[in-house]
Amino acid sequence: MTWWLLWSGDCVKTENESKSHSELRHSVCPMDCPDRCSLEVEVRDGRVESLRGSRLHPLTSDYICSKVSRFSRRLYGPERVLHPMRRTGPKGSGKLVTVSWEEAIGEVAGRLKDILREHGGEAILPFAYGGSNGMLTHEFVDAHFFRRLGASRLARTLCAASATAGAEALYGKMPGTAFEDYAESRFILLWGANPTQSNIHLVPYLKEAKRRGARIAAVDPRRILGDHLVDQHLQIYPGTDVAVALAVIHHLDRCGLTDRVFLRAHSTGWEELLEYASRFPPERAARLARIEASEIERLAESYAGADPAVVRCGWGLERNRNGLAAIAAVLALPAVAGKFGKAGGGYTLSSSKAFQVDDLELAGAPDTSTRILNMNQLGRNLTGGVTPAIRGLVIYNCNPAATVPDHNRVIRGLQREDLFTVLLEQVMTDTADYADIVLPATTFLEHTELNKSYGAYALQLSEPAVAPQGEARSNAEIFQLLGRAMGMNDGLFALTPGQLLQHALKSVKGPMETALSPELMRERKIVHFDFPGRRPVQFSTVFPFTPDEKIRLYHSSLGEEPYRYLEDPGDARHPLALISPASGKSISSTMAEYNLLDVKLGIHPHDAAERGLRDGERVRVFNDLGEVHCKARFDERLRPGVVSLPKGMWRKATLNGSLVNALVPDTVTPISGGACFNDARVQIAPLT
Ligand SMILES: Nc1nc2c(c(=O)[nH]1)N[C@H]1C(S)=C(S)[C@@H](COP(=O)(O)OP(=O)(O)OC[C@H]3O[C@@H](n4cnc5c(=O)[nH]c(N)nc54)[C@H](O)[C@@H]3O)O[C@H]1N2
Ligand SMILES: Nc1nc2c(c(=O)[nH]1)N[C@H]1C(S)=C(S)[C@@H](COP(=O)(O)OP(=O)(O)OC[C@H]3O[C@@H](n4cnc5c(=O)[nH]c(N)nc54)[C@H](O)[C@@H]3O)O[C@H]1N2
Ligand code: SF4
Ligand SMILES: [Mo]
Repeated sequence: MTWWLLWSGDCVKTENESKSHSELRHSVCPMDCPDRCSLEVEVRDGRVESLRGSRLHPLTSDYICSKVSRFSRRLYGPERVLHPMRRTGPKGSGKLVTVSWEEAIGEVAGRLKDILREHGGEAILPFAYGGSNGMLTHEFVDAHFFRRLGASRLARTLCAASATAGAEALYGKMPGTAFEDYAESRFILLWGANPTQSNIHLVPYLKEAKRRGARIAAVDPRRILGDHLVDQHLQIYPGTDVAVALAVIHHLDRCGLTDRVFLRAHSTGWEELLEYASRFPPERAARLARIEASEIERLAESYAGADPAVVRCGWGLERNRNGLAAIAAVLALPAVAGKFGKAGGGYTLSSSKAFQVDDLELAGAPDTSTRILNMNQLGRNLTGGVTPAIRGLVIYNCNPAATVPDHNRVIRGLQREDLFTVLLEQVMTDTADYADIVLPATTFLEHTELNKSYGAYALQLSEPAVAPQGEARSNAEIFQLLGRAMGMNDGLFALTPGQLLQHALKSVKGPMETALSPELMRERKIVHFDFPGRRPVQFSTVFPFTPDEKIRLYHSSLGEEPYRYLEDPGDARHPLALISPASGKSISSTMAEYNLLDVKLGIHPHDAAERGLRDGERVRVFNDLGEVHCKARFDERLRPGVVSLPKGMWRKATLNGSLVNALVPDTVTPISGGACFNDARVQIAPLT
């Protein structure tokens, strides 16, 4: 087999040569990545030898990212959890002994029953995000279990809270422009999205559009993609997107470049939006964003002048106090400029809601009387302030000790002696060090999974490529065991794996090309959406999922003042904005255990010079919440005043065993409750 680099070091393409004793099995990458690649897994003697892209999903083409091509390192790595384990040392020590499944399930069921009896269901908190899970391992048997317990509910806000709320307020669940159609665009606006790291299968379409003469602009504090692809970079200061987008709208309006015919016919609230945007002349927005007004005007004019023009809205712009308003303002652009109705126009954010999964049918009615706790404030919620106090924490599909804001407070909470923590995990994460019981979970190569996508319009089935390592079991099976041990013998707890798959398929209502059944999925592996012309074209074949199919440009679900800009209060002692975007080395903290080690702080040479720092020098990155020690790396792609650490790092990746979320406040966006990772403000000094 020959592997070679295709571009930028983060993607591998393979040439297929048959090997005598190995077999190729089909799989699907379930990672929290919009591309949702179809995979070929080479298995020899029951062990995974290699993973590569399969052409079954046309978008995958013949390449995948380098980290997933090395997934067998996770499957067979030293961090793998192979057996149920019980804690023996102090919390945080990671000292555990192996116990039997029977003992582990018995203990968890017993402790949860005690908590239910003494403190009530709300004293139990399920903690899961599930970005890297398909339909069979997340929000399914687990959700059914916690609903039956009457547990506290979790607001799943670590990511996409503002993106979802913003998109739904304006467009309901309208499907976004397909990546393939970007090749047709004449102007592509990448706003807070970094496809070279987090959406690599979009890149060939950007290149193709560029080859055909399209212009590409990026709004991002970093110069992403490189000047050969991007014609205009607006290196705005983090958190100022709403001001910049409103200024674009205002400039379009004052130049007579808004599409009033479209707005009148297909939207409500457009007059209020235009009126509000007039508060943000380009000069004001430019001052806030620390760029030139002429850059905003040029962006507005290039966008208005191109047809078709598309906005790839990412998630980088939602991770600050203005996240919800920013998403709404950016998504308003194609409406204001009249960019709908053609392939290669409109916008793309997440396509996940297009699958229209009926949650009630899937996991049963939620107990709407129980409280909802925001996952971004786990540390705060564990260390006081909520009544009843959380006594039982069941963590799965999430690594909160690495990925949740205000890390030091999260750790203080996880250290509470009166807290019973259960963790279902594949590997010994930073969170595992604090668990009372760790239950071994299977990976996507070891269990059956039904995969939706938030970027591609297909539903895909994957079946085990290899037998589970050790005694690992799937989440569905573990929650069935737990349910039965707690006396729940009906509903989803009584179904066989085949029946579970059938049940999950029934809940998918999205416009699929054929009726879904387990047999069909096993045979075909992939079922595409049934859009007229195969791919969605906004305002031609797909329309807003709002009652009157109109865009709601000034909707009450965004609050009384939907596009309000909240000032950055400033912090003289910690003057640098710290961003922590996706890196090509992991998917959040998954695979970071082998791929994201020895992290470096990205810093612009000007900011370094002001502090007398040399490239490669060891530094302290600190604020009042915490401190991270690592090496500095000069990065001229960053705008001065902004430094960067990668999202997803484990504690072992730094010199002092701390990580980026130790510097991130647990403040949340108004209304949507989203995480504000990029509101972290820090100071840097040499490590003496
Ligand atoms: N390789 C890889 N791929 C991933 C992931 C991963 O961890 N690694 N994570 C997956 C997940 S969970 C998600 S949600 C997506 C996220 O994918 P993206 O949408 O690409 O999100 P981010 O990487 O957070 O940020 C994107 C860009 O926003 C910029 N940015 C930061 N702050 C601001 C701001 O205030 N305004 C603007 N305009 N830009 C800003 C960052 O510099 C970055 O280049 O990627 C998915 N894909
Ligand atoms: N500083 C900073 N922090 C961030 C972000 C940022 O931009 N900056 N981005 C945020 C974003 S966008 C996201 S989406 C979150 C993601 O944060 P998390 O939800 O914590 O995602 P991961 O770090 O991938 O951890 C998922 C865990 O679930 C486990 N897992 C996967 N599949 C299964 C399964 O089937 N069963 C069980 N039991 N376990 C499984 C994996 O082994 C992994 O340890 O991180 C957020 N954290
Ligand atoms: S992480 Fe994304 S690019 Fe990599 S294999 Fe999975 S779906 Fe494909
Ligand atoms: Mo995410």
